[in-house]
Amino acid sequence: MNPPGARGCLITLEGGEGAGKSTHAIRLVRWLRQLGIKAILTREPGGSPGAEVLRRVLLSGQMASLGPAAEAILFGAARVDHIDRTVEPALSAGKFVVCDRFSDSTRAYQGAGGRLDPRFLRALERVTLGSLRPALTLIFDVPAAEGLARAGRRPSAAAGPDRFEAEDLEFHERLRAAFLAIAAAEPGRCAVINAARPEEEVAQAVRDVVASRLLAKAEREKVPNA
Ligand code: Z5A
Repeated sequence: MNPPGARGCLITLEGGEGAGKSTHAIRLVRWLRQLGIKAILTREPGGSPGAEVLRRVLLSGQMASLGPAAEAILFGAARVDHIDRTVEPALSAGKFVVCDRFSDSTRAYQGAGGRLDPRFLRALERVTLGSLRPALTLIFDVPAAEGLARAGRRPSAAAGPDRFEAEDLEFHERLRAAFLAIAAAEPGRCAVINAARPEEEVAQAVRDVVASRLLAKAEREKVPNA
């Protein structure tokens, strides 16, 4: 299904805490592979050895005292390594890359959450992404209180909240509004998924969007064999 020589597609999953991104990133990759599409699953922060080191430091909260600008730069540094070592090689090999969080999380968490100047964030995005843009971004939308409650029920919650989970409900509502604003501003790239529904319904909605926005297009653009 991945046509030889064609570049792969980057699909990003974004949204607030506990919206179901990780659950559906795994399911999406499984479904793409069932269709015969070569696909990798990756995440941010992380997704490459260097970026995973930065992930541990960032989520521990040790960098919070540096302020949102420095945190954004560190997320950016992790993203550069992740893109260079994981994302670009896979896209160049024609694979689909399914990424659990990406640059919209910086816009939402450090931008709306940390109240950073949008000009600073745009400049950072330019240097970290270059010309790379997701082909499709799925914005998982769920009321902040419901997302936090789901996150609190995960087995990993026993270890206590991480740097961002520990923020108050107003912070998380601001994130939700920021993700919806990104989707409204870039409807060609983004699709909002109502993630408050049962898991199966959400999985079907994800498959429908990917099929209509990406797979149908890829099929149309296939160069017929000479
Ligand atoms: N961050 C940032 O600040 N800046 C950046 O640039 C980037 C990231 C890239 C990464 O955390 C943190 O870094 C993140 C933002 C910040 N903030 N925090 N915390 P992470 O990668 O460790 O975790 P996460 O991305 O925040 O995951 P999450 O949002 O907490 O969860 P999720 O992936 O959206 O949800 P889930 O783990 O798939 O599901 C949560 C639970 O709900 C789980 O038990 C599921 O079985 C259940 N679930 C899933 N779907 C449903 C439905 N439909 N109904 C009921 N229950 C469901």
